[in-house]
Amino acid sequence: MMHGGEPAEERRVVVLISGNGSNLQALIDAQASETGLGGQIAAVISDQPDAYGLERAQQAGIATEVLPASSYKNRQEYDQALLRLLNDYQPDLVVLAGFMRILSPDFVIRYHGKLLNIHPSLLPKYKGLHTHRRVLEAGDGEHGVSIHFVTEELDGGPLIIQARVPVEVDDDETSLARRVQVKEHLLYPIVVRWFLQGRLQLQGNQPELDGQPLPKSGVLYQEEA
Ligand code: NHR
Ligand code: GAR
Repeated sequence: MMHGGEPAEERRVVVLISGNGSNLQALIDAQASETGLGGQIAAVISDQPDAYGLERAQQAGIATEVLPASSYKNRQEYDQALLRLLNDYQPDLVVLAGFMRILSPDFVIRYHGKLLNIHPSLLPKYKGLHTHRRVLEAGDGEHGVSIHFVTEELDGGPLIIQARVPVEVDDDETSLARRVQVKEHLLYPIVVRWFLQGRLQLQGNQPELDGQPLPKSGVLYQEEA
């Protein structure tokens, strides 16, 4: 027989940031919206003590943690400390949102299938840093954003979704980054919601949405006309 009782426990997300945290803000706003995020942001962790995203989290009443790299003697030790800290929050999902440190294999393996990154390019183009500058230097006519499951291969994990933006003739890095970020803020809450609702999963190295394998470049996101 159905009866009231306790609601199913909410799924927990931890967001890792290094800076402004506008993607974090999009997730906070989604959580506060009628649609929700499918779970709660349990904590925000930054490697940078002065990251503005920490203030955004505090404003929203979310726990914050700072783990500065300078306190650890190498990447291995840093990542072990990060794993211990994450363990306190028991996240169902870890979201990289402008987190600027490469994660070691141990870390990535521990969170296989539960670790997402947003990257400002149409992967596999422009892995790594300074993507907007590189797109402008190459004279590309389009650019965009990708969200992927994180694996050991830097910016090489399986793609979930991409959105394209045009490159305009008078663009500089700032104007182009701004146009890409509009798409980022739309896409990240959608993907996090898919995951927390159990619709998106990684089977081996193949992402599935509603039980269907995604194409190699992920879902192509297009707004309604
Ligand atoms: N870790 C793994 N293992 N795999 C990925 O795909 C990862 C990752 C950690 C972060 C985000 C990423 C991006 O989207 C990301 C993806 C930092 C660097 C980097 O070179 C590169 C890619 C990404 C993040 N970081 C330098 C480092 O030595 C530091 C650069 C700096 O501090 O400015 O860690 O682009
Ligand atoms: C975002 O544009 C994200 O795609 C990019 O950093 C920005 C963070 O902005 N990520 C990377 O470049 C990862 N190497 P935010 O702090 O305002 O969310």
